Amino acid sequence: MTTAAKTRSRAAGRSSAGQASEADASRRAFADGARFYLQQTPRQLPSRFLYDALGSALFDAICHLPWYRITRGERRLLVRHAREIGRALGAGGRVVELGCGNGEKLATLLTHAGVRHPRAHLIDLSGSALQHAARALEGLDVRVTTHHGTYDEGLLALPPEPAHPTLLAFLGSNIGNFDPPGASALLGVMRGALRPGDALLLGADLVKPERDLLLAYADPLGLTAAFNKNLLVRLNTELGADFGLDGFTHRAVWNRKASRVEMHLVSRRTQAVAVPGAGLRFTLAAGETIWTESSYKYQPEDIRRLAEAGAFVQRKQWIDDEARFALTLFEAS
Ligand code: AVI
Repeated sequence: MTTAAKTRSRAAGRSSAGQASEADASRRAFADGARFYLQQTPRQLPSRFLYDALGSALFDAICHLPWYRITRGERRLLVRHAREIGRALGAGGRVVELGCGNGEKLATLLTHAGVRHPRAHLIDLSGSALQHAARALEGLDVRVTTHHGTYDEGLLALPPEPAHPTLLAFLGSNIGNFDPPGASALLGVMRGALRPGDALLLGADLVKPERDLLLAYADPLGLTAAFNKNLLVRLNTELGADFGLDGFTHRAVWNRKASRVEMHLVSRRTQAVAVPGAGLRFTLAAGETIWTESSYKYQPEDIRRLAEAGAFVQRKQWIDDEARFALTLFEAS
């Protein structure tokens, strides 16, 4: 299965040759990304590389942390408003989820929406996430198709759907991992995949007190630190790098001006590193950081503005006060 390819949901049926070429493509993309972004100032690694099989499992565990409230807040909203959201879909309608992760968000929605015979298209960059998600939807009255690739690739590969409405779901505040120009561009691609009258369901985390944000992204149990440092493990195992994990500290910073939490890996000392698989050798100064993720936080009206600039009209917005999380339903105009 190539990154742009589409498969039926029986992901477990992939051949071992297919799995090997998928692993090769993923390693090449990681090498290209590492070569480019580690040479930027400041040094960076895009957050999409956090999600290999171990990273995805660590993220699933983060969602259970008492300090990380996004998942539970969104779940409460999905359960409470599923019927109303389901009306945007109708019998036989199609739901497309970008970044399905382990599939639990969509399973929650479909379990409570009361929609008959929906079809689901799952788009994710992680093959292991797609397998878990297809499994999470087994037993529900839904026909699943998986698309392994980037959001853009998955949206472009969607078959036309002239007969039924489409509900595009982008949940979990995945939108927050895009900078503002990236988020606007992605909303444009989403809108291009929809027809007027189709719907977009967007989950987005809201600005909250700094103390709560830092507990969520630098949790006392150290799971988020492990999630972040797993990038170094990937560089070592996939690209033959020689990063010592004890040479780095996980740091989360609330950048109030940009309205984002940043994750960094901070070098504890001056150290020379090599990443042979990306043809790189460089020296990190003591205190120098590799910026690995931005997680933008919104005011409720920012969400409306962002989507309305991309030819969507806001129909409903629900807010979970405990988590300070918003679920917004838009219609493609
Ligand atoms: C997937 N994404 C929305 C998560 C977030 O909150 O930005 C990833 C994450 N990073 C650290 N903890 C969770």
